[in-house]
Amino acid sequence: MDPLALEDSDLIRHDWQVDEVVAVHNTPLMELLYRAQQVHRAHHEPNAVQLCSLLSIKTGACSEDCGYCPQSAHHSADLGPEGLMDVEAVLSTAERARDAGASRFCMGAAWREVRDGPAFDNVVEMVRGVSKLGMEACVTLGMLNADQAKRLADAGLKSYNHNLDTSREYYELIITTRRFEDRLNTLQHVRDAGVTVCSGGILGMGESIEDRCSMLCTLASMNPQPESVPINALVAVEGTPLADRPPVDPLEMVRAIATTRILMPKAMVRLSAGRTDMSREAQVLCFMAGANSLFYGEKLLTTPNPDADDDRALLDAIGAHALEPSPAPTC
Ligand code: SAM
Ligand code: DTB
Ligand code: SF4
Repeated sequence: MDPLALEDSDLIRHDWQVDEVVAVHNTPLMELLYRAQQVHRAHHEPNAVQLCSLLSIKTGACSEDCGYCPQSAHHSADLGPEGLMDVEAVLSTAERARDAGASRFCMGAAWREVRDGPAFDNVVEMVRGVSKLGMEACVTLGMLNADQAKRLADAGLKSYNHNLDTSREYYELIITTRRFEDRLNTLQHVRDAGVTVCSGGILGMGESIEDRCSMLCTLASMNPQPESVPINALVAVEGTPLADRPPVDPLEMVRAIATTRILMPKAMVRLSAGRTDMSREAQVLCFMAGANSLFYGEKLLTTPNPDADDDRALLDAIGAHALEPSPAPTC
């Protein structure tokens, strides 16, 4: 029987063990890529890449101490904090991103957690507006409770981004102001509200291969698995505790992406931060490994990203096309 003809439920495992995942991750690269391609092609259009645009709607002065993040008030990155943007300004930025080819719009706030009040009311309106533009609306706002998740769902939120970032074991070496468990609780509120889950991590913070695989195991063990998994390479920003970390070897990104694709066959795997340091060829290997989405536009949240023109030229050069948005949830 053709294994690719099996039902999804037969191919998706929630019981991966870390040592098995390390074995997958460390498979000779050509073989790993071949296996990841097989899984990828069984579940996704092989030549489609989703273009997502990011916007920092509230920047800096965050009370958390995440070691990688330039927006933490505990660090001294050169960054001007900015309060919450106006709803109209956000929606006109989203419209421009849509007209430039983005089908998903992700709004990020440097908040520890969502607090009820006028600022959150405005974010709910941003979500409603982006959804009405026909784009997938995504937000990343820190921790949130069940009621807040429900309000976002009712406004048409497609997805909530809340990264695990690293393994449970390595977590307290990177962040001391919250626990790994807090992250999992927020993800459960998101899931329970009927919003799709976007959760991934960062490579290059001094973690081991076991840590990377342990994080992927935690994500894969969720049932259902996250619909979206961003894989970031650390952007080492001056003034943060991780400023001196050496750059991630692009082949490590390729391995992590291939492993993610094999563990989470149906997820959108997003080649996220760190592309300014990657060659076009390395990015193409990431697509071969199963990445099918990019952050598109000259800025991530606070740090640079490749030019949109260069990204369009890259997709043209490999004969890939931008994925259309999936239908907006009814609201
Ligand atoms: N405050 C919210 C939170 O932490 O969930 C949302 C914004 S936070 C900036 C979103 C994600 O950006 C983090 O979880 C992390 O994965 C990523 N990130 C932040 N700084 C980064 C860096 N220097 N390099 C790579 N990814 C980074
Ligand atoms: C994700 O995993 N990466 C994006 C998005 N989700 C929110 C954020 C990357 C931020 C990189 C550092 C910055 O630009 O501030
Ligand atoms: Fe704050 Fe999020 Fe940055 Fe952590 S990653 S410091 S929670 S903005």
